[in-house]
Amino acid sequence: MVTFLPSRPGRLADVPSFERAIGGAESNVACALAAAGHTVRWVSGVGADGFGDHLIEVIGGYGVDVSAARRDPARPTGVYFRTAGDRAGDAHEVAYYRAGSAASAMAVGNVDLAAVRAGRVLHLSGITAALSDTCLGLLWELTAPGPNRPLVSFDVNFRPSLWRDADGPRVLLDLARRADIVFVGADEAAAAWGIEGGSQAVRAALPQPRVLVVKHGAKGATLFERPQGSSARSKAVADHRSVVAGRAHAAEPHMPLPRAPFRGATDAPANTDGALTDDTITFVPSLHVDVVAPVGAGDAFAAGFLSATLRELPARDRLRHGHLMAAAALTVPGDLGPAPARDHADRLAASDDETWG
Ligand code: KDG
Repeated sequence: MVTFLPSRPGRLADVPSFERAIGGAESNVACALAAAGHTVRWVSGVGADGFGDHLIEVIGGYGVDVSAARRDPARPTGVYFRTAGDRAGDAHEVAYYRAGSAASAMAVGNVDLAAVRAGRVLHLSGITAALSDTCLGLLWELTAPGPNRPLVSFDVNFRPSLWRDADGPRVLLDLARRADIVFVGADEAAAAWGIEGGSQAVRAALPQPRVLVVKHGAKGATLFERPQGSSARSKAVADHRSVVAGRAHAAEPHMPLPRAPFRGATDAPANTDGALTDDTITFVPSLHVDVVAPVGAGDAFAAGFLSATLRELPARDRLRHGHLMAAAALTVPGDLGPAPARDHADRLAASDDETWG
């Protein structure tokens, strides 16, 4: 999407002018990964309009392969406006103009599935699932188990205002359960699923992904990771398998939502063994920075974590690379921060525990 950033703080009704930038969860991740030196393809839909030209130019300028992004002559490029509060952390308003956009028309029948599946990691987000029934159908297809499936990474990205009906939280849980790597904020898990009990309670609701990252905003992030080849020991997994076996394309059966609210376990202490599965649990605190705008930090975190995952770095360093990229995004008004050079980021991530943070 093209993003319009406010020229000054205030209500949408009062801001006199906006500056054009780019946004969109998946394109943010794509740009950040390309800036970190990875080979990245972004697959989406933009209009055959000036905003579409701009997105293709800027995202392509990051080094992202945009050749599979569809230009749609019949639909406009999605745009959104946002506002800023007087202080960092103040609530901001978001006004989306994306109903009927080119991206919302993405469907199994008009997306090059081979191009989408060609990478080692396929990153998806719950925002796309919210855009239309055809986008949701595409996500069911891409998260279905199969021999040629890349590692599926899924950022829950719960955006209540985009969901067409009350089913959003349930759909997001189902999609997350089909992914290999999941990112979710503890606040999102509370808002979407009523999970109030900290990261272990989130893991209890989401035992299927081998890798689960629960983010606690300025506090840090907890990584739950099962060894390769082991499966979650829980009834939810058996339920998941039967859902997948009986998969119908458009109307996926839903698994039950957790019996909300989850309570009990508090946040995971550093590097302890998990009680629910044979997880290793790693907590790494966030970096302290002067926050200019929080939007885009989650995407940057995902990009840093995925970059380090592609390089097979250890758990602590993967989380640290996530925090480093997020810190860069937090210090700029737009979604995309200046990515630290890889060798510099590697040195920071490898620093001893006392100097981190
Ligand atoms: O994560 C950042 C995104 O939220 C932002 O760029 C816009 O994709 C977006 C959305 O729909 O919220």
